[in-house]
Amino acid sequence: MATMLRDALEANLAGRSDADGLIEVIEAIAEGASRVDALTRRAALADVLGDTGETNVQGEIVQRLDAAGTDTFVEVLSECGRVAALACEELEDAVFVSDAPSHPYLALFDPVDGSSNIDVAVTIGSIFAIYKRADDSPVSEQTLLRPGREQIAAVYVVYGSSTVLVTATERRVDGFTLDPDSGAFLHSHPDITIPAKCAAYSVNEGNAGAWQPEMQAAVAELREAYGLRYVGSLVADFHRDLLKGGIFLYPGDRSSPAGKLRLGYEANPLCYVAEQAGGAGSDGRQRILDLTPEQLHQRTPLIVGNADVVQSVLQRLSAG
Ligand code: AHM
Ligand code: MG
Repeated sequence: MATMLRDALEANLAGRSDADGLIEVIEAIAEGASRVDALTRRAALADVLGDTGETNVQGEIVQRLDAAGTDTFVEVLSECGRVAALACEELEDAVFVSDAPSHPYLALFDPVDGSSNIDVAVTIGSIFAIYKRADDSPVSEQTLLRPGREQIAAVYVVYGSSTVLVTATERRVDGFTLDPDSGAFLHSHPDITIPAKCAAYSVNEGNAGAWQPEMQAAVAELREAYGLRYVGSLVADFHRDLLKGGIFLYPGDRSSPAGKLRLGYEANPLCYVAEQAGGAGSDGRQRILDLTPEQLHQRTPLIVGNADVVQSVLQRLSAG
């Protein structure tokens, strides 16, 4: 019998007195992921396809599964008794749960990543950045604007041909597969490290005409060296790169210099996972995890994956 999520996390966090209650937060995410997985599997049958007719804070159309995922994760994280405040891609403002010292964690999340793939039965995901409050002072939106290097953990879930939840804590990354029979996440991918060899590059080349010439040149070099894989769901592309080696890019362009992806709940958590697994993440100029967020929903260019390949792209960008 494979190890359960709680048992594996207890082993990983043994001796970490600073992580008291963190397992309850990750278990709440697993509970929410099971519910989103059930909706995803039934899709049209559960009446969660199509859009809600509303637009979110980023100006994007809200899909019905985005709304259901938001409700689900806000509920499980608010009720786990350990989270003080939340920020979510689909909610303009932060959600404040409790200032009590018994609630030491903060979570920023993208409840359903890859929204354009929901209606066509292609892999989607959920992404979470988890921080510990610095002290017991009242939480505000400012409390959630932390550099990514201060994360205590990051989690993502990929709802693909199987459903896998990946956890990252300091220098440790693990994968857990949802067992459809028992409904439990079982430890299937212990101690993940990014393979030394990059297998593929991943970028929406349809945007290439609007990139800076330096980025066009960097991607041309990747094209010479590697195969191309692009799902169009960040979690799916990232998960492939984590397990098989690869580099993912979402650059800025002429009309959106900061690109499309969000720092707080997309770039930061995935770059934290990448770094704990031996990889690297950059915005093209600096390490993503060193950026200080100024707004909850701010965007950033993203280059993440095998450290040596990220480095070679950065060299190409700075060479002009
Ligand atoms: P979402 O969080 O609203 O789904 O948007 C982010 C998604 C990422 O999953 C993916 O990497 C990117 O948008 C794809 O964008 P594009 O369709 O421009 O290639
Ligand atoms: Mg997303």
